[in-house]
Amino acid sequence: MRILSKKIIMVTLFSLFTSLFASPIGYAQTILKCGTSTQPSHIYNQAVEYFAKLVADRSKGEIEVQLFPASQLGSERDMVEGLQLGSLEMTLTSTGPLGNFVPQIKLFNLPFLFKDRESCYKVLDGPIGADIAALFNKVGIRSLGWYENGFRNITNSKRPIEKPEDMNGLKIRVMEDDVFILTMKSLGASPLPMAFGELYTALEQKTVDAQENPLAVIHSSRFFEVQKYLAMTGHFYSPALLLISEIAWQRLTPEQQGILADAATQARDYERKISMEADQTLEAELKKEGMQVSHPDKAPFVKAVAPVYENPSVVKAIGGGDPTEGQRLIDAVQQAAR
Ligand code: EAX
Repeated sequence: MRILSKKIIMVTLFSLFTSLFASPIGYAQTILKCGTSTQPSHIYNQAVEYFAKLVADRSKGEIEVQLFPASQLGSERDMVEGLQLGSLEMTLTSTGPLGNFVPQIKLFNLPFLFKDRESCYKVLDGPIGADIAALFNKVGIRSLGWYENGFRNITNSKRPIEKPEDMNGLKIRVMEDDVFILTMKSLGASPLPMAFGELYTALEQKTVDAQENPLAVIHSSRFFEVQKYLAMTGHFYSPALLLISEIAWQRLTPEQQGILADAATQARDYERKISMEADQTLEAELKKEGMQVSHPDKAPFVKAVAPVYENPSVVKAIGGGDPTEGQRLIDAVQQAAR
């Protein structure tokens, strides 16, 4: 009896102590690790920090989102696999490796698919975007929304790019998907798929001559240190997805899930805004850093990549194994994106 009451007093004192002195940060009941591939100053990480703040406030410190940038937790592909296994809770990733998990997402990897941001958002936030994002539920992952990486431009260390012919023979790093490989081949370049984390060194050591990424990535990763020429081709619109492991999601209460979903939408809008601002300001910054910038006429590039849209294996993958469905989706996006 005496021992029991002593124990009760100890437990009570302990819980009193922790509730009095513990700050919510670091003592959250739920910790969600969120990994990204890009450098800390990149828009993805600004957005995850914004999201983390909203979630911490609204959950009153119960949920803490911890950011791990710069491929610390592995490549984008590794992180998505981590979500499936439950060894990682969240990631904000480009569509680069996602075709390995949901082939239909290759639809958004097609070159020159969207003419501007409005048409991107119209499709991604509409039924086509929702249907494709929902396919992640079948592979143990849940999408919390379409963020963006941005319109991609080509950099290289060899020469200014003014026309597709200037791409001839350039060794260019691409993200790991056949749509990107086919696109660069159709422009006459030699594509080499590689994880983003290895790219700076590959450029520095001249394993590749070229790469392509939105200005926000080129700037935050300091590619201007190892690449002289920037061509504003805008050949791919690169969406990004905020993803959560289904295992982590199911551990949350419906109320907590609601907090995450709302914060994700708010952080998405914030991220799209800073992404657009980055595009408006960073060309001048990159020039200041010594890059020589060209603005090629896009028409011959659009023409050169047309065969990618007819590639049977791409069309089939987009349709989830059904080429007719793949073609229907491509047509529907082109219709909506106009
Ligand atoms: O998601 O792999 C890439 O080039 C991506 O644009 C980058 O990692 C951001």
